Amino acid sequence: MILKQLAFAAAITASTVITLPAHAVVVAQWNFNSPIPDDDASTGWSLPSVGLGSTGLFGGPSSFWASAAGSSDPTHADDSAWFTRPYKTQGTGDKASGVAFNVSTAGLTSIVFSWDQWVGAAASKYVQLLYRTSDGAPFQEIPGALFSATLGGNTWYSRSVNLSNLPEVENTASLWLAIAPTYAPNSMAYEAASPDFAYGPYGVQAFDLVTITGQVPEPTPLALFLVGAGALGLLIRARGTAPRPGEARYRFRQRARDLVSSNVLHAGSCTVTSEAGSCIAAVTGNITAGCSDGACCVCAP
Ligand SMILES: [Ca+2]
Repeated sequence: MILKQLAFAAAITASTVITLPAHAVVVAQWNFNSPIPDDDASTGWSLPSVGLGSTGLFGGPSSFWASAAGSSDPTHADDSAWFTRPYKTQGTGDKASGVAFNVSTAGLTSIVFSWDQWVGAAASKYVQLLYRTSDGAPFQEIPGALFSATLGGNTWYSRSVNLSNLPEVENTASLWLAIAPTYAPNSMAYEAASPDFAYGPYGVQAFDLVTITGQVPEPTPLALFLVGAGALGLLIRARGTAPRPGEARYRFRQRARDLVSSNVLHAGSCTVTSEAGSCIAAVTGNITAGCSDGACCVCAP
C-alpha cells in the first residue's frame, strides 16, 4: 500500500473565499504514443497519457501519426507525434482551422498550456492560440498568444502560454484550447515557415507533449483550524491508500486526530493526474478514480 497525502477542500457556501497557497497539477498531457509500445511510430494514441481530456480538429485538417523524433518527449522508443493537414488554402480561413484540446479545469486556477509543435516548411509560419469555455461557442483569441516559426520550417518548437491573466479559462467544466494557423501580421495571406517555400495547405503542423496544468488550493494551518467551525468552509487534510483504480480510500484526520472513520470509500467523479510523491484533490463531489502510485486526484464538481 502506498501512503498518499490528500488535501480535501469542500466549500460549504458558494460565497466562501479562502486565499491559500496553490499546488500545481497536470490536468492532462498527451504524448500521442501508443499506450502499449509497438515499435511503430506511425501508430499512436489520441487520449491523454496523463489525466483526462480529448482532442479535436476543426476547419478541414485530418490527422495521422508519425515519428516525433526531435520533440521534447522523453520517450526515445516508439515516440509518435500527432500530424495534421490539410489546412486552409492561401488567403482563406484565417484562424478557422486547427487542432483543439478539451479539459475540465473545475476547481483550478493559473492554467498553463504548453506543447511541442513541428512546423513543416510549407506550413503557416504563424499560429494563434484560441479558447472557448462552452462546447458550441466560437473560439476567441488569447491576447498575446501569437507564435512564429522564427527558426524556419521542419523544426520542433517548444511553446508555453501562462493563462493566469485570463480568468475565464479557470474553474470551468469544459475548456477548449486551440492552435490555429493565421495570416502573417498585417496581411491577408499565410506565410510559409521556410522562406524558400510557398505556403501550401498540405504543409504539416504536428504536435507532441501537449500539457495543460493548473493549481489547486492547499490547506494552511489557519484553514485547518477552521475545520468544524463551518464559518468559512470545510478544509480537511487526509492520508490514505489507493486500493485500485476506481476506488479511493482515505482516513480523514484533523491535526493528528481522526476526523471520520478510516477507510472511507467515496464514489463520484474524479480525474487522475500525475503528481509523484503526493496526492492533492479539490473535492466538490466524491471520488471514483483511485490514486495510483505516482498519481493524484483532481475532482470534478
Ligand atoms: Ca510522443
